[in-house]
Amino acid sequence: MKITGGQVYLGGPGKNYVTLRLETDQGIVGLGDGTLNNRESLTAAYLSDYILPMLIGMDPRRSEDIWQFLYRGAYFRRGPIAMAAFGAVDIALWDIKAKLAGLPLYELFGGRSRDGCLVYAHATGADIGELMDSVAYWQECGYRAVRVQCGVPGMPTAGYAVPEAAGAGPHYITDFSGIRPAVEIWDTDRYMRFMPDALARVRDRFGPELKLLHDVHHRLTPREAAVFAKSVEPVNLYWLEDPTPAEDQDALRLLRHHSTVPVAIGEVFNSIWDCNRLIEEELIDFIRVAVTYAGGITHVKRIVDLAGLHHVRTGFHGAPSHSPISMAAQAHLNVWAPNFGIQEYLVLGTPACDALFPSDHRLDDGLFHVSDAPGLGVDFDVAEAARYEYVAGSHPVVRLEDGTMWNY
Ligand code: GCO
Ligand code: MG
Repeated sequence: MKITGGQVYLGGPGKNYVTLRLETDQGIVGLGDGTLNNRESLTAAYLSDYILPMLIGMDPRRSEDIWQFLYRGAYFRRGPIAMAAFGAVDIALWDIKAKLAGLPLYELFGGRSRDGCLVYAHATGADIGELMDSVAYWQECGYRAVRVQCGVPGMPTAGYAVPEAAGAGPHYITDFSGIRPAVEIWDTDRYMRFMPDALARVRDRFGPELKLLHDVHHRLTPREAAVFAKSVEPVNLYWLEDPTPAEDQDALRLLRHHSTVPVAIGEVFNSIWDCNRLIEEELIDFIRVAVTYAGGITHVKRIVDLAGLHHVRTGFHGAPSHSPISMAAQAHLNVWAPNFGIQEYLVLGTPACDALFPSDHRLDDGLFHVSDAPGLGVDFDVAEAARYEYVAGSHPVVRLEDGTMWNY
């Protein structure tokens, strides 16, 4: 069996999805997602200029060897752009492999460990009133877990991703902000004074059953993070996400010594080498890598297995920048992983998105149900793709009030 050709598509409704379509001499087509939020054209170029020409003639069933070829063969290892490109190829190869076997992908990992997989939505509000409405909305939709982000008096757009603050209901995120990033202002003291009480009020109003998560977006120092974690303990969070900048794997030690709040980290990691210490030293409870920019299914499955040895559960990144292709790859891992925790899942199912990526994966009662179709269970409509083109955008940046750059 041989790879005979392939194309990279860049664009989509409200997002620049990077979609890889690999063709084989047996007529089977594999789909991959290489979307790297706001740097999409770079992954697309890596794929079409370097990787695709090398893949022609290779046997697509040899996904392990092709992964090693790409990773070791790059010489300059890791980094989100390369790993997202390898991720796209790897997802497409697993899609081909499962289609060849005539099985849904999860069967190749060891089969189902559960029926539906727990997901969480994003509740956001510029103030506490809006936030309460947003949480109520998602609860009424059947979600059993909600990430809770709220504007802080004096800095209403910081503390949560700006484009997601568009209202309580389902919304499709269009954040093509142009090349110049929007600026958010951050003030740690205000955040520390306001947020623990806001989270406590949400818990009081919605009771003990609803799982509540909170994302700090890497903005605290280790000492501040320890203070914050201690102060939110009564809220009984499902997790506290990215309390400190993710590069510093030692930063979590102080928090761990002072609090038992579950910690989730990893959405910006792109290899097992970014998180092996966090996992092996049991400094985190959830690993947040994404199947796209952590090198695809082959590599992420290794991270999941390592995590399983250390009581660390999965909580894969599922921001709306991921296309339904990588969300499907994650869904297949989720339904298999013995150490599955939760999946971030924002409503991708708008009519335009469904037309571009038809599938019968479904969300029901707060659980994600994986399609039993062979492969990933997602298609890609090439004619529909022709409607979209790349639009430049940049991730917002964060500054302190005096102008100092801070962590997003
Ligand atoms: C999350 C992330 C998002 C990020 C976005 C950056 O937990 O979903 O932190 O909120 O802002 O993914 O590209
Ligand atoms: Mg996050």
